[in-house]
Amino acid sequence: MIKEAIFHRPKNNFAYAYDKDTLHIMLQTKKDDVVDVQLIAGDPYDWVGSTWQTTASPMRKSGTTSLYDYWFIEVEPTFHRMRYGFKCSDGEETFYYTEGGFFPTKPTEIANYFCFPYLNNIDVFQAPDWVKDTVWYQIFPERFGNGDPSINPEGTLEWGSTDPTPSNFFGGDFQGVIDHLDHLVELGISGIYFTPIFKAYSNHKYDTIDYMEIDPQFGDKETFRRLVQECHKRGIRVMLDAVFNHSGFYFPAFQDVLENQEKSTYKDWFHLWEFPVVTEPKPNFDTFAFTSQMPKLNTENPEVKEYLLNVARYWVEEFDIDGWRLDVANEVDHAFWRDFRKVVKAAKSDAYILGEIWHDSMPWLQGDQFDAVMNYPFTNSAIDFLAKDTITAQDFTDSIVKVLHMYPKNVNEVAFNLLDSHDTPRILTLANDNPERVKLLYLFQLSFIGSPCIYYGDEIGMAGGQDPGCRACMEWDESKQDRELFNYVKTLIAWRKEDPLVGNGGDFRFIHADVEKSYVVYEKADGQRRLLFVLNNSEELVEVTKEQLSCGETIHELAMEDGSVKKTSINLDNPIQVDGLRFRVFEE
Ligand code: ARE
Repeated sequence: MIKEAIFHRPKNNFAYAYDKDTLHIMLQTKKDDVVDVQLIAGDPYDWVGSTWQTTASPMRKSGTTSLYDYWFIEVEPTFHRMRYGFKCSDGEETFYYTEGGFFPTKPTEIANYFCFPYLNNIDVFQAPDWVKDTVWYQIFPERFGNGDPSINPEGTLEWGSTDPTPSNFFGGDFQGVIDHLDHLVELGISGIYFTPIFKAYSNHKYDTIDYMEIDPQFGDKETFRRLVQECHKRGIRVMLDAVFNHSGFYFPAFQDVLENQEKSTYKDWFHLWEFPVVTEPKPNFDTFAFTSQMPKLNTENPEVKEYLLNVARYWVEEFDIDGWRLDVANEVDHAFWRDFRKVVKAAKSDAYILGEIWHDSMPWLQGDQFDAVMNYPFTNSAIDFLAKDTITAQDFTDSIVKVLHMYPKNVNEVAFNLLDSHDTPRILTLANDNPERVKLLYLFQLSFIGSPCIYYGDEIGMAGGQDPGCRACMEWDESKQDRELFNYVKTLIAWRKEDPLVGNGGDFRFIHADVEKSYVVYEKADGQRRLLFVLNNSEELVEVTKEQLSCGETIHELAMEDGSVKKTSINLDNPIQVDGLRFRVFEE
């Protein structure tokens, strides 16, 4: 056995409380090296004479990559505490792996074992339950619908008359969203994420001028209140974008700094390097990226903190919003986010707190800061394989297994799984304009663990490159929409709602990955029933045997026809065939 490859740490994704009674324990070993792992565990105070009492329970493989096997077990220690180690065998050799190292025989000294001191309920990661069943829709408000031309900003162009640029305006507003809620209801959406809506200078509104005011181009507070109410009536939650890492250039506090320099009462609101503060040729203060239009806020300053926390509370309490998406969340201090969580959850205990972080985000996902992050590692794997076809089936399964083992299960269940956003090219464009690839992407996204999000317009086949290309006006002319795609996505969403196995009710596992023929088979299962998904990522027809499907003689095929899922029984005497860039789904 390769001892160097065996890893466990009694925290984070390797050892955590799933709920008030349940612990999840994970061990990582080299792929195909260890054949059996037993969890040796006991209560630290359970002794008979001088012998500490333990039991052995088999762990199961929850995933495999080209490098590693992951072993998993769920346990419910009676007294909510546990000392534990791992008995690993490769068929010939056996040893015990504990905090104290490796031992040829079972260590008797309890101090050697890993320690989960106590499962305190208050420390359990708890995200709002509703998020698990939510299908999100991301709206860039300037570009969804212009429902009230009387509030168009100066220079507004005719809807969709030209391509989006970094600075043009088309007059999208709240009335435009209200007018089109039927579209979202028909699709089956249950949450909207709005990019910023507060008063700002640009079309994207990430350069806030006033956090307490709606941008007049979108409407007023009463229209916004009505929008939230109309959404709630239809079972749709509303999440806003909190841009707290930086303000906009025209934020009054920053303008005061420019005007009064050292004498400004706001000089400690920002990270200024020296006086006089200048923006040309380069800003001499901290900014978002190198954008002088976005001075970084000093969130360690109690005044700034109080101001921003008040903003967070205000929109939840006064307008009943259901969540905050936090812009550039990883560049703001952790202490700020801990207080932010307290304030937001006090205002609404089941509000969703979603950080915008593109990387491994474990430090923010321990229950004291965010409920989830935008799951770009998921995005990248799905896009590279199913849209761009630049990685192999093995690379794809490796990266998805890694994504799933990067966080605790309760974190994965509410992960914000997006395929694209206002910061990336659209999926159709990434898929080289092939709608069949888009369908594979949606199937994968909507049958995966987490909380999926659809970027406005993707569902009707809009194309668009990197920002600003991905921010075009929503196409409302049905003759120009891909209605087939729309009906397909609608069917998938309805199916996810109907069958718990499609969403978070089923455990995800890859069954087979064919590098040469570029197809994958995965299952969603709950111990009683399993769904099998075969995704053919190649242009050629592939044949899949029952061994590769790892199932019995007879299974049921689930086919998406005329907007519903039809079930037929099929026999697996012969391999099943899947056409190029198509999929088939089975139930066993
Ligand atoms: C504008 C132009 C861009 C240009 C940029 C350069 O449109 O073409 O590249 O300026 O300064 C907002 C607007 C953007 C605008 C930007 C600056 O929406 O249109 O860009 O302001 O004025 C990183 C951050 C992540 C951030 C992305 C953009 O970690 O937080 O970069 N995303 C948020 C929002 C944006 C928003 C801002 C931040 C600023 O979602 O919409 O931009 O408020 C990797 C890295 C990531 C990196 C990612 C994208 O994978 O690991 O860390 O994200 O690429 O670059």
